[in-house]
Amino acid sequence: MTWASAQKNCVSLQASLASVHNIDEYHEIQRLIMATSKEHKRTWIGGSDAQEEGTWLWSDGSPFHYTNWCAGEPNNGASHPRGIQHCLQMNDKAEKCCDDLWCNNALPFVCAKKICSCAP
Ligand SMILES: [Ca+2]
Repeated sequence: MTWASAQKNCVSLQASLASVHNIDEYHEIQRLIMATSKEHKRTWIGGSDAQEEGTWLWSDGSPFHYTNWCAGEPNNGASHPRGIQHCLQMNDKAEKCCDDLWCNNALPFVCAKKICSCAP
C-alpha cells in the first residue's frame, strides 16, 4: 500500500506503522519480515517528514531518535522529477538500511501496537 493507506490500515487495527528505537527492534522487525515473506523485502515503517521537511516523526507519536539511514540518505530523491521523498522504508540496498522514499509507492508494511500489561 501507499504509506498513508498502510498507516490507516494499521490504525483500523488499533495499531500504527511500526516505530524503531534501537538496533534490536530493527532486527526484530527484519526477522518478522523474513518469517513472513522469506526475504528482506523493502517495507514501510512509521517514519515520515511530510509534516515538516527534515523533521522526522514516528506515526505512533514516539520520539524519533534512533536512525539507520543508508549512506547518502535521506536524499529526498536527489532532485528526481517525482519530487521530494517523505516516507521511511527499511531493508533498502545491500545493507538493508533505511531510505526516504515517495510516500505513494506501494510497499508491504509492518504495524505495531502496545500490549498493555497494566491492571484494569
Ligand atoms: Ca531516498
